Amino acid sequence: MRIPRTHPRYQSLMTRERLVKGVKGGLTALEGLMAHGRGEAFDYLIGERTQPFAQWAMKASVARLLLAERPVISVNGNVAALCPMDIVKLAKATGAALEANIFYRTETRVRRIVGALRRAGARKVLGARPDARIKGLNGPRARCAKDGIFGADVVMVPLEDGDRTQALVANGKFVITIDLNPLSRTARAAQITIVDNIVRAVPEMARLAVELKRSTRPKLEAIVRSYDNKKVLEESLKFMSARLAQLAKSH
Ligand code: PTJ
Repeated sequence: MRIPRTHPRYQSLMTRERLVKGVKGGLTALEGLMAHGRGEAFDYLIGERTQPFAQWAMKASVARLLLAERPVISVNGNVAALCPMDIVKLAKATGAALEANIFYRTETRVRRIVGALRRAGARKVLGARPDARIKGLNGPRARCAKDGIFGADVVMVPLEDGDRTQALVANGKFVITIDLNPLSRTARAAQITIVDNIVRAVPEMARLAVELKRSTRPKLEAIVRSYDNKKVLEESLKFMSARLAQLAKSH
């Protein structure tokens, strides 16, 4: 379908199209469309714009990734369809490994995600041959790479279902997520929650990574130390409530 550029929701409709293409190409799970729809509702409440609370979380995330010894970015079917190039850029700029790790696991879909990331410029993508298990987690996402998520100190898990985040934190990992829903289990369990749409957040994080790479370790450590995830979640909810109140008044 051709969407005219002048359409008021052009960006949002184009993003949908990318996911639909992902589903048709067997990259994204059908359930990924529902997950995205839920995300869209929250995106509406933040004005479909990156807000200051997300900017703060992104800066802290990039600083934490740059400080990490073994950072890993976990990629699922939605991420691979929505921002493959930018996620590869972010991984390169922060020195993070990429690992395909999916909830609705089929080996074909894992291979497709690996292929999509390689076409987007990744040299190596883990996940096709899991050789370790995350303790305390049931289901296919427990299977992961020893050199990847299993051995990581910092794991970024965008668009995630809550139980893995909780298990990763319980296993001593520092978890960063991107989740438009500040009320989700993942948003509440992660150490850093970026309440923003992944299509805006990942390119901005890749840009920030290039900029912050020039900073000293003490400076990066200070950015992480002064970060407050509880405050970010509170601010995002306050922003959403205020917008709802404003919308209700104008009707
Ligand atoms: O590829 P798979 O098999 O790993 O499956 C991926 C999905 C996303 C289907 C799976 O992880 C899932 O079911 O996730 P949930 O439990 O629906 O959680 C997804 C979270 O991401 C929800 O809180 C959504 O609000 C949020 N979300 C959806 N789209 C976006 C988003 N957050 C940021 N940007 C988005 N575009």
